[in-house]
This record gives sequence, C-alpha cells and structure tokens, in this order.
Amino acid sequence: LLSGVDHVGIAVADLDTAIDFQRDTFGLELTHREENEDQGVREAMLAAPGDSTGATRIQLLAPLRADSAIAKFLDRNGPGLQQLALRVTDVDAACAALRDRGMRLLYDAPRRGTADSRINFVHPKDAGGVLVELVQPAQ
Ligand code: V0V
Repeated sequence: LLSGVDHVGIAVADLDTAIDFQRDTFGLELTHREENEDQGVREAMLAAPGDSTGATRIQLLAPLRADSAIAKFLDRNGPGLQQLALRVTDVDAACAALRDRGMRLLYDAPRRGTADSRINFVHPKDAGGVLVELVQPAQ
C-alpha cells in the first residue's frame, strides 16, 4: 500500500514569507497552493526544479484560524517540522492495517486533503513522536 514519501509539512506563521524563503534560499519552486477550510490551513506545495509529479514535496502550512491544529502547533513549538506524509494507494486499507497494529487514527473515515486527496493521520504518540499523515492522491 505504501508508494512513497509524499511530503514533509512545515508549520509557518506567514505563507508568502515562507514561500519566498524556500525559493530564495533553497531554490524550491511553488507547484500548488490552496486553502483547506476543514483543516484550517493555508498551504503551499514546493518541489525541486524539474521534479516529476511523484517526487517528495515540501508542504508549508499556515493557520487560517486561531483554534486550528497549525495555530496550536505554532503556539507550542514555534515554526518547524509538523508532519511526515506517506503516500498510499488505498487509504482505507492502510488505515485498517494500521488499526490492526494498534495505531490510533485521528479520523474514523478519511477527510479531504490537498488537491482532493484523501487523508488521515496516525496519532504522534503512537508513531514515535511523529505526526504521520496517510495520503491517497486523487486519480
Ligand atoms: C501534537 N503533538 C505532536 C504534534 N502535535 N507531536 C508531534 N508532531 C506534532 N505535529 C504532541 C503534543 O506535544 C502532545 O504531547 C501530544 O502530541 C498530544 O497533544 P494534544 O494537546 O492532546 O493534542 P493537540 O491538540 O496538540 O493535537 C495534536 C493532533 C492535532 C495531532 C491531534 O494536531 C491534529 O488533529 N492533527 C491532524 C490535522 C493537522 O495536523 N492538520 C494540519 C495539516 P505531550 O505534551 O502529551 O507529550 S493539514 C494537511 O496536512 C493537509 C490539508 C494535507 O496534507 O493535505
């Protein structure tokens, strides 16, 4: 079911400032941006120049609301790595397999993620202190 590391997510206070920093410092290129009301984020995806669509990307996550997961993360930790996202071919089957292994999934059923992907998360306390996202890209 696992087909790669989809992205690594970084919590940031200001999305445009963070995009400029990644572009000007590391040469990463903006490939996608959107707002996700359900998750309370403004987000941007960046990739190395010339990366194919399947390449691992960097996701910048800024809070839309004070009560969002990213706002709480920033309050507690400041900006920094917030999540590791694994790409799977079937998120429902991946969640079932992980539940069988004793992992707590945050949602009973997958929710909408970036670009109409379907996402769920393993609780960080069950995954060695890492918030692991499972993402099944849209077809
Ligand atoms: C919290 N903890 C973390 C963590 N967030 N550990 C590692 N990485 C993180 N990002 C620790 C925290 O320090 C606590 O440890 C413990 O987990 C439980 O904390 P809590 O106070 O009970 O819970 P909260 O309120 O901090 O919430 C944590 C969770 C929340 C993971 C439940 O952030 C959440 O629902 N995340 C999933 C949604 C999300 O992250 N959305 C934004 C990305 P101690 O103090 O007990 O030791 S949206 C996205 O990725 C999209 C759209 C996409 O990719 O498509």
